[in-house]
Amino acid sequence: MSQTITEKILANHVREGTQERGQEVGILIDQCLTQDSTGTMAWLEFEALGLDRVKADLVVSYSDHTSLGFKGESTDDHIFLQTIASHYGAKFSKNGNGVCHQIQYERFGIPGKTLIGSDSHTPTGGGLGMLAIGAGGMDVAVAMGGGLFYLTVPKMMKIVLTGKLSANVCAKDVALEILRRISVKGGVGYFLEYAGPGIKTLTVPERATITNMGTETGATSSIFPSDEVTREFLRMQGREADWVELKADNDAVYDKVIELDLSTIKPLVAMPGMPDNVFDIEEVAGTKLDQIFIGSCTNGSYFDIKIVAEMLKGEKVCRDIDVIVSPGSRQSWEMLMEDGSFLELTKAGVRMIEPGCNACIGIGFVPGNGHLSLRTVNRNWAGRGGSKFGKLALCGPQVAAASALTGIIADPRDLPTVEVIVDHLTVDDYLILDPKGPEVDIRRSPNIVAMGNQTPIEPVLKGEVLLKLGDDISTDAILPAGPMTQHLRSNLPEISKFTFCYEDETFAQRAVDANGGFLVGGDNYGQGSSREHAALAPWHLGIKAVFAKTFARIHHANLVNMGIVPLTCDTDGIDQGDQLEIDVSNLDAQMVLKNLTKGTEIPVQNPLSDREKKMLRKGGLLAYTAARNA
Ligand code: MIC
Ligand code: SF4
Repeated sequence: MSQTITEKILANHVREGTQERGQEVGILIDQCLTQDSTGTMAWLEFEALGLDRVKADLVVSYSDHTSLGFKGESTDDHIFLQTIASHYGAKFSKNGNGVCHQIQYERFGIPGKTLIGSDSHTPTGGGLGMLAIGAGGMDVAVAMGGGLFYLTVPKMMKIVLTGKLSANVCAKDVALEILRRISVKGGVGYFLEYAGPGIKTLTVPERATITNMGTETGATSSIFPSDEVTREFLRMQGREADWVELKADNDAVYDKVIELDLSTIKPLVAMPGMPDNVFDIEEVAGTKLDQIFIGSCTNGSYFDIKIVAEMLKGEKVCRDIDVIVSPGSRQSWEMLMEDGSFLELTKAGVRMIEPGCNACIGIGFVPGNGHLSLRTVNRNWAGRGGSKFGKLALCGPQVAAASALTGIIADPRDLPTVEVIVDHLTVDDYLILDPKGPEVDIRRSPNIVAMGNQTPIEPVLKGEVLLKLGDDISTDAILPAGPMTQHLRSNLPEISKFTFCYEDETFAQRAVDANGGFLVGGDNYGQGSSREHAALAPWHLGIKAVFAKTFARIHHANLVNMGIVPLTCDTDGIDQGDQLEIDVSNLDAQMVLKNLTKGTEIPVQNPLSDREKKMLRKGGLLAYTAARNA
């Protein structure tokens, strides 16, 4: 039977269930990654499984989100992650080595293999032909231990690329154009697969930019074929032996097809609010800026930063604004040093920041009150930059460079054409540590607090709607990242106090006072990051169920993993403060939500798989896995 690329990789990895679109399957995972803000919990959860070492072919623990160690607690987390990785047989990528997704495809990715990571941008690896999926920490912990990863086989969307990008237009513009067309919900329930003659005009870093931002469409993952371009990239990484060819069969079946002529794409900007709030450059050119940040897992490759360096060569950035560049990996950083770009950027007035996430989640470079920050990152919703008073706009490196010169959003097509060809890459894995084994003592600070036991859900859930929310509520809205919380990622009691703090700062205390209750959302509830804390913290505060019109995939899984019941229903007739009651003693039955305040009954659709129901009955994934192992 004809297959898409994704289906071919799945076929090699399915170990449980039938591989049909819409069916749940358990797949074998070859590679796992964790990072420092989700990793502490993921590794504590791995420990709770009681295994003596990791079992997946490759596990890498990265320290990248708070690489600058902005608080002692973060530094403690890094040491914990380094020692626990070494103890249990995982590699550790140290602070300064760069952002997990970029390093993973540069140094470890293998076309045709499966990867899950406790970070929503794990699909970046799809740029190299990997089936790479973001997941909550608990799912990653189980996969690190050799357990299967479960997912509903999504529908397939084919994006056919023709033509070639015009001068000073880039892969980020392709990603933004796709978001403009299909929105932040358009990829939900899909794998995005790229095809067409335009593909061969895109380098692996460009492909990785596009698969990285597939996450913003809600897609489960995105993938490019593995071709001669992939092979050349792996050759430059000294890993040509890892190359295999991967392409879809000619008559593979897709549920949806989109065509995109690369030559028609313009420079684009996503203005503050959502990544799909996309405008042609002409519509927003002239908008005054306060700062510019170039880097992140979306546009941190050597290729990206070299473009910026070429555009700023011999020029000066506008002194009314602040401009930082943070390359995505030490490979990029060293190459920028070697070819003189680092000096050019510095002379132009750019501040060079070490490879890592940091500013991308508001660790440093937090925009001021009402300030507009133009960034090459992937997310721009309120609060994302570390303060709810700053605003973020998204663009590619060319728009960022042109705007850096003027201090206003500017069209890069007004500048000379820059074309970058990369013919070699410097390999230096000095900051990637191999594991030493069980003799390594795991170093834990008092800030690292184990999660607590999961207990079976109660048969009848009763309580108050503590918060009623709208559509597209992101995990950043549920549990913001940034300077208030990043150092508390391993301390659930403390981080829980910040739950929904931007939406309603009284929420956490009200939840404690009410001894828990319910959350009610709209469409696409929990979009965005894989942040398990957006489920862990509500669980800690006693949230028993979340009712929404639809859920984002990873957050739905995280809620179930934590024993919080996620149920879909029409939430329009429910208000904050309403008293609700639902009988969940039989998760197989048609359930009805009683709104005791309004005297209404709302039918609940049941989106739970049999495996999820079993997990909920036990109280969550850890309790379920422990019971299974026993
Ligand atoms: C993000 O970009 O939102 C993050 C920070 O990388 C998160 C993970 C986290 O919350 O630590 C993600 O994308 O999953
Ligand atoms: Fe790091 Fe930003 Fe990428 Fe998240 S989106 S992994 S914070 S660089």
